[in-house]
Amino acid sequence: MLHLSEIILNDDHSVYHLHLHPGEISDLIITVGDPGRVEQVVQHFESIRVKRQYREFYTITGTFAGRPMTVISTGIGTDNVDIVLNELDILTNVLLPERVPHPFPRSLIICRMGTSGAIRSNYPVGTLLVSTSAWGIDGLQTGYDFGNLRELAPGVMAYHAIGDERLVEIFTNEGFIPGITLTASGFYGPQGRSIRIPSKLSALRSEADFVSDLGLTNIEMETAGIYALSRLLGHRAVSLNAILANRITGEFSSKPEEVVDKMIKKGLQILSTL
Ligand code: R1P
Ligand code: URA
Repeated sequence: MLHLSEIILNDDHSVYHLHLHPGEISDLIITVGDPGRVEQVVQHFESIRVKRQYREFYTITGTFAGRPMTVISTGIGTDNVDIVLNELDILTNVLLPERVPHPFPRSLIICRMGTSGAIRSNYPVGTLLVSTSAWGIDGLQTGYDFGNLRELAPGVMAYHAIGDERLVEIFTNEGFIPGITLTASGFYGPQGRSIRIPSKLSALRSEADFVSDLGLTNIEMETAGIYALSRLLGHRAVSLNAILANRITGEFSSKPEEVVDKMIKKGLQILSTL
């Protein structure tokens, strides 16, 4: 039997960073960037059975409308997504503490509920967007074979990853606006923001050719990693984005919490039917 010797467990046999055991997560996972948003989601739950926090990874498992769900914060960026998706997959598809592959691998539903900035003038602040696919310029492809890479802008390599088609369709039918997401490795220079030093990607603020050629609509920092790793691991992922800024028009949301709350409530209703 194949022994997955590189899996690291804590003394209590929980997985290394998430500090969770198999059986403590549901097959439906909601990821959020901000640990504070975990409570914002679970305030709508009728029951809670697991709560665990280690570093930026805060996990709560409970039920919404009778449907078991797990909410977990990833913190910011695809470096954290790498940890969260691999450890959720270990909890689901590896027998612990033996570290042997589970004889019956299972597929998780993974739904990101995140925030994002639009890079097209016709996606106003307040839009609830579902990513049909994402281009990653976050560097996660250095550790995995995500297939063909493309040079998006001079010296900027990107991988492409597609969301679960059926889940994207369900959210689109329920009013989420479809879009194509750019996942960046940082918030400032990598998203075209020049503060005291110039960004190499300032063209993102002017609907650059590669933005319109690829149909890119919004920027954030997790979706491409979630989509690409979910595909490789055999999980089904969908990414929801509350648009809080428009980088072309310069508009910012005056009520960001209301937009996020609307995404959470609508998202939970839809997920509870799956
Ligand atoms: C940057 O401020 C963070 O906000 C967005 C980005 O993806 C990045 O994580 O998402 P969250 O609000 O879900 O963290
Ligand atoms: N999150 C991002 O990463 N970028 C934005 O512009 C807004 C939210």
